[in-house]
Amino acid sequence: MSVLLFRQRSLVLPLQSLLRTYSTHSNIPDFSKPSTLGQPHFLSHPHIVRKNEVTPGISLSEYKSRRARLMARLPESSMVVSVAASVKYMSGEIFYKFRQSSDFWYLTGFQEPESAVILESTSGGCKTTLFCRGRDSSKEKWEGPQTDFETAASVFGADDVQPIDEFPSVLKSLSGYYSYVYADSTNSSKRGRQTKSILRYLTSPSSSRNEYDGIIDALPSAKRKSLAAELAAMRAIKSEAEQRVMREAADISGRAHAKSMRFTRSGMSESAVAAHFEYLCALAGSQRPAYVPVVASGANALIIHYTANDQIIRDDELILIDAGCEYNGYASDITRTYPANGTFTGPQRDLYAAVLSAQKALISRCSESAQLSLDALHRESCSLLRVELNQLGFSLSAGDLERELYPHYLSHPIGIDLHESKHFQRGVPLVSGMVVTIEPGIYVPPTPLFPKHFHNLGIRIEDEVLIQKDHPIILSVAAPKEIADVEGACKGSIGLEPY
Ligand SMILES: [Mn+2]
Repeated sequence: MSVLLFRQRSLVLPLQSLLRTYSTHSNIPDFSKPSTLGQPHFLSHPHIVRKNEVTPGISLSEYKSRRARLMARLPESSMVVSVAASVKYMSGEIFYKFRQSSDFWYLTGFQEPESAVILESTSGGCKTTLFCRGRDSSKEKWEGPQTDFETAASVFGADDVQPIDEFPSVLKSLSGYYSYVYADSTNSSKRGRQTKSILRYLTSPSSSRNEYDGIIDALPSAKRKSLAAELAAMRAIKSEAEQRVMREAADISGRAHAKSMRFTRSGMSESAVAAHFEYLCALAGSQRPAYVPVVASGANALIIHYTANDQIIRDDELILIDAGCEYNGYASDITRTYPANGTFTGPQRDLYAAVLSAQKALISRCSESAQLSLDALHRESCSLLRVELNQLGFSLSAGDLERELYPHYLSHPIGIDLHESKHFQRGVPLVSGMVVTIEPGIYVPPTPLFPKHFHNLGIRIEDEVLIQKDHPIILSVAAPKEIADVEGACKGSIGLEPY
């Protein structure tokens, strides 16, 4: 079945994406240049954003309903504060491409730095106050357009828009008025507690962001609540529009996986395969990789987060690629393992078939009606892999599997963030609308404990699965994974268009 699906998709989708990217002559719709907003908009970027959409694929009414649903979850007399990400620097004044903070983006769709939002409950629903930079011709001459206050109000559905400089004082006065303030300190990352004082010292004491952290940190603990925990519960369930964007992101990554199999040759550097994958994703419209890709040949695959990607691929090796793009605000995450020369050896094929069999059995249990949690699925993955390995002649002692051969967890939720798991409850059964990865793997170290012909093989197969009531939907179906499909994609015998 997957061969058939793959054929159909590969014939139809690339043509569509080419038309989208290269439409010429009379097909080009009218649009203004440069844009008058600080981000893509229908009037300037009709090839990316449709009418009535705030960000690609997500409408204004969806953003408004997210804010209203959030306020409806919270107790009376609550306010919500969320701030934009700050620009990060590679060295000196050399900045990285900006990426908006996920929660702020989920609530507003606003893509400029130096902005913030405050939400308040009203009798009619929710009052949205957006804070942003507004127009600044001297800055815009260098950095490009910034959205003006009036346009921001209409495009993002804000009831009020104010200069970002006003944000600290407005926040201070409103936080005195409400009983609960749902917010997250921008210093509350894993290492944030230790680095906080250093950060304060290094950054300008007058910036809105520092004042924000100061105000939030000074709130009494009974008043201050975690916004991230509330939004995690909402973000875990994807709307139909989000599901469509995630399907597109997974399609782009899945097709790039198939073509990277075809592209790979022994003698090539792992970095060439990584570059090819990223090029294909960017060409299809992806804004950035969702994470640093893993392109691990041979024994490098035993390093779970191998990202050096700088060794030469040998003829008889397997390549493990864990790579996915971010597309229109949503991450994708796919792993495939394939033979460099297009044909699995006997042991490679046996071990691959074992992991694939477990992976497919696990995916078939990904539905709301199965009432399984991620923890339950992970336990299931251990027992399935143990049975498979025993059939291949492994004699496993207690702990061998979890400690040596399969040292990672089966799954994580995915969406705007690659790992949406910080507040995700792994012990609670999955429900419709969740998207999780299913990624069992086996990595055999060269020790006498394990059969010699499997030594130094590392295999992981990872799909993104959308949970439905009675069945799973595999979003990453464009990436081949059946043995015949993988070998076919490597050799180019499945309907891939020629280069
Ligand atoms: Mn993953």
